[in-house]
Amino acid sequence: IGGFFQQKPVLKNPFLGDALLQGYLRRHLPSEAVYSDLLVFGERLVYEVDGWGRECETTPPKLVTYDPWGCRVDRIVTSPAWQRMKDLSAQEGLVAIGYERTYGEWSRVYQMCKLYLFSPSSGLYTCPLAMTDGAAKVIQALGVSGPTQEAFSRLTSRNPEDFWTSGQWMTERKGGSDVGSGTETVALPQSDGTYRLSGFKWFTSATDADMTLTLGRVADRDGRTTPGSRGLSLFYAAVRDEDGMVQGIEVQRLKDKLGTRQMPTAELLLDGLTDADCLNHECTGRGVACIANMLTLTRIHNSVSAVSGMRRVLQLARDYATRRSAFGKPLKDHPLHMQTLTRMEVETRGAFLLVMDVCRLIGREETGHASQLDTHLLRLLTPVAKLYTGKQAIAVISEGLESFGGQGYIEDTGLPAMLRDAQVLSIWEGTTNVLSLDVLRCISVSQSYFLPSLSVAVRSVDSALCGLREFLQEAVLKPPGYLELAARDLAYSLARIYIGALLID
Ligand code: MFK
Ligand code: FAD
Repeated sequence: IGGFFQQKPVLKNPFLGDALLQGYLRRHLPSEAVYSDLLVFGERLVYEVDGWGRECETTPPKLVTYDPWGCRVDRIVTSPAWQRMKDLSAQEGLVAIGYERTYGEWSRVYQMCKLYLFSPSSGLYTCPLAMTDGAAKVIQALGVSGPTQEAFSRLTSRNPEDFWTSGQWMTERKGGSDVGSGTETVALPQSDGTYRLSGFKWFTSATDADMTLTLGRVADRDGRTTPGSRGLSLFYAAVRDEDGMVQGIEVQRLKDKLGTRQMPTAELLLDGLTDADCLNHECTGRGVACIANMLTLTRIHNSVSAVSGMRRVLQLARDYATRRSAFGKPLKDHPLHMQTLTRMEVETRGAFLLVMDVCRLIGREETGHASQLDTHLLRLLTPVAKLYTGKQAIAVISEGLESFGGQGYIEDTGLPAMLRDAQVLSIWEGTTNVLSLDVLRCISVSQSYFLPSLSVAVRSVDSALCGLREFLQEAVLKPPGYLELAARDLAYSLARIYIGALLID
C-alpha cells in the first residue's frame, strides 16, 4: 500500500564535497601529495570505512569477566570493525603524520584535516587516536628514553603490527575536573625504580589500549602522600602482557553510556599495577603540568571531531534537501529551510577556521616556528576552541537531525548516534565551565601578554577587544566572584570575536 519510498541521503566523498577545506589547503598547504591523499582517503571512507563505523555502533564492546572455567580474565571484546579501525589508523598515518613532519609546520594541519574527514565514519576510533597522539606528545616533550622509547615508536608507527594506542586515566570518583584534590591513587616505589599503583580510575575510555598515562601520589616509606595537585606525579605503564591480558588491573565494569557506545569506557581497579614508570622524577609533584601537553592535544582533537560532526550532518542535510519534497517542491527550494541550513553552514565554517587556526599554531610551536605571540595564542585558543565547538556541535547536529524530519529521530538511519556522540564533546577533556575558568586564568593572570596577543592576531576587530579589556579592568573593582561568574560569557565572547575576524580575513 502506497508506492512512495523516500530516497535516503547519500554520503559523498567528504573531501570533494568540502570547498572550505580545499580552499584552506590551497591557501596554506598547496601540495599535490596532500590533495591526492585526502581525495583517495575520502573515497575509502565512503565505500569502506563508513560501514565499519556503523558496525562499531551496532556491535558494541563487551566485558568478559571470567573464562568458562571460572578464572578471572577481564577481557574487553571489541568488534572486528573496531580492530580494522586500528589497522587503518596506522596505515593512514593518522597519528604518525604529526610526528613525521614531512610538511614542516603544516604537518599538524594535514594530520587534523585527515582526522576531520575520518571522524564521523570512524566509529569513535578518533577517541583512542586523540589519547595516543597526546601520549606521544607528552613522551616527546619529556624526552624519549628508557621504557618510553619503544612506546613512542609504537604510538607513532604506520605499521599495524607495531601500532599501539594509549589510555589517559585521570578521572577518579572524587574528582574529574578537580583531579588535583580528587586523585587517590597511590604509587609505591619498588626496589628496581618502578612503581606499583593502587587506586580506582572511574572513567577510562578505549580501555583496550596497550599502554596508559596516569596520575598518582608517590608514597614515602611510611606510606604518606602529599595532598593536592602538588602531590601528583605522572606515570607510564604498559598494561598488557604478551597475550593481551591486563596485569594488576581489575576491569570492574563497562559504563552504560548515552553515546560513544562504539567504544569501551571502563571503571578500573588498579590492584597493584606493577612496572609503572614515573615520567617526572626530576620534578615530583608536577603531574598536572606534565600531562598538560596531552590535554592540549586531546582538546584539539575534540574540537576537530566537533567540527567534523557539524560538517557531516550538513553534507547529509544538503543532499537530503535535493531528494525530499514538501508542499510540491524539493526542500532546497524552500527559502526558510535553506536559511536554516545556511545558518548551520556559517556556524560550521567559523568553527572550522577557529580549529584550523589552533592546529596551525600547534604546528608552528612543535617545529620551532612559533613566536611568543603564537605560543600565548595557542594556550588561550585551545580551551576556547574546545569549549565553543563542543557546545556548537550539539546545537548544529541537533538542528541537522530536524532537517530530516521524523527520520532524523530513527535509530537505524545512523543519525541519532551523531547527536548522542556529540553530547560528550562538552563533558570530557574539561567541561565548558572548567575550560572557561582556564581561559579566565590565562587572561586575568597574564593580561599583559594574552590579550595583546589576541589583539595583534585579530586587528580587524580590535574595537571589540577594547570593550573586553575595559570590562576586565572594571571587573577588578567588583566584589570577589564577579569575574568567575562572567568566565563563560567571556570565553564565548573571545570565541565569537576571533571567529568573526577569521571569517572576514
Ligand atoms: C574525539 C576526541 C576525543 C578526545 C579524547 C577523549 C577521551 C576522554 C578523556 C578524558 O576525558 S581524560 C580526562 C580529562 N580531564 C580533564 O580535562 C580535567 C579537567 N580539569 C582541568 O583541566 C583542571 O583545570 C586541572 C585538572 C588542570 C586543574 O588542576 P590543578 O592541579 O588545580 O591545576 P593548576 O594548579 O591550575 O595547574 C597546575 C599546573 O599545570 C600549572 O603549571 P605551573 O605550576 O607551572 O603554573 C598550570 O599552568 C598547568 N596547566 C594546567 N592546565 C594546563 C596547564 N598548562 C598548559 N595547558 C593546560 N591546559
Ligand atoms: P565534576 O568535576 O564533578 O563536574 C560536575 C559539574 O560541575 C560540571 O558541570 C562542571 O562543569 C561543574 N564544575 C566543576 N568545577 C567547577 C568550577 N570550579 N566552577 C564551575 N563549575 C564547575 N576521564 C579520564 O580520565 N579518562 C577517560 O578516558 C575518560 N573517558 C570518558 C568517557 C566518557 C564517555 C565520559 C562521559 C567521561 C570520560 N572521562 C574520562 C571523564 C571526564 O573527563 C570527566 O567526567 C570530566 O572531566 C568531568 O569530571 P566529573 O565527572 O568529575 O564532573
